[in-house]
Amino acid sequence: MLTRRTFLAAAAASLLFSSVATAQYKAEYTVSTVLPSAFPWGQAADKWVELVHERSEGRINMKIYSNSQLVSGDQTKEFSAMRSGLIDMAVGSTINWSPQVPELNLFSLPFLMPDYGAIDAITQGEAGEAIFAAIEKRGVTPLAWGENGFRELSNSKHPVTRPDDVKGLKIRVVGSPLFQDTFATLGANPTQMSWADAKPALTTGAVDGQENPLSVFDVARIDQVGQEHLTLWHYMADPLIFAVSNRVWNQFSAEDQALLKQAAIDAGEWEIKKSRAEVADTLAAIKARGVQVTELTDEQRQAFVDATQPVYEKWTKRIGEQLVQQAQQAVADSQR
Ligand code: X2X
Repeated sequence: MLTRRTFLAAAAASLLFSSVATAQYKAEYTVSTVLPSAFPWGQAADKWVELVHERSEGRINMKIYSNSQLVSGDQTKEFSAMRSGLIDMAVGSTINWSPQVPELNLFSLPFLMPDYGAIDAITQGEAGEAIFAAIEKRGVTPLAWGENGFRELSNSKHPVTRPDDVKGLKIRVVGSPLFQDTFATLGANPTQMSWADAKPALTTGAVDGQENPLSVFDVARIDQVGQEHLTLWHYMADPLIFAVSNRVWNQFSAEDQALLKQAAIDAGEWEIKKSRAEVADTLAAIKARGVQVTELTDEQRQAFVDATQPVYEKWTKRIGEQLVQQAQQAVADSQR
């Protein structure tokens, strides 16, 4: 029979145990992002932090460090820093993590995803699961998807309607060598640099062009550094991934893991919906500022699709043939 005394002792022990368990939690977890709160990306991270704080009743606190400051501005080091535990958590772009997770180059294959339905078909299906497994295998626990957006091409020289127009342009690219290949295949002169270095390079004319989602072009006022020509070619879109270093993840209780994951899913869904809904207004604002916007006809777009095919030959092997096939099938199904 449970006496009052043993009951009290057990209660005290469980109290002690739970306070020890929570004491193992950090007072604050670091969350790395590239873009801050003015951008959908930063807003996705803000939302996650807010939901976790609210739902854990203040037990789990996260602080966002934007502009890749935890990796001294080098966004391609974010994944390694998370894996080694220097960063606890991140909301990061597939592009920036692809040097460490080759499978993430899938999304950078030119013209793989024609529309939002195609992105969702990949992220929400088997291919998405395979990608999350690849991330986990490399020391980071992925929780949910967000979205940076379809990346469009801008430059300071002339309108781009055909692959020939890209020839000789110095283009700032980010992250993975795949981008070097895509632009080199088009005859451009690509230079890899971080986001921190991109705007200065555009300002001085060290580069002629860049590629980023409309939200980034708009909020960062890329037109003010001479980028007068913008071509909507939708050649790729980079999803965002909410993730936690495995070292930190394993310290959370199962309930708190579920809480962190559900909050990330909710924040991601919220951000994807919001950023897609804002695209039309963003484009109107960009046009209103005098940027010359070129929308490609199907035929013009096809010329870019054809010209970039060699990138698939080289990169399908590195990404994984099965994964590329799975993704292509998912896209094809989504277009029916
Ligand atoms: O550096 C970029 O172009 C950005 C901000 O879009 C990414 O981090 C992928």
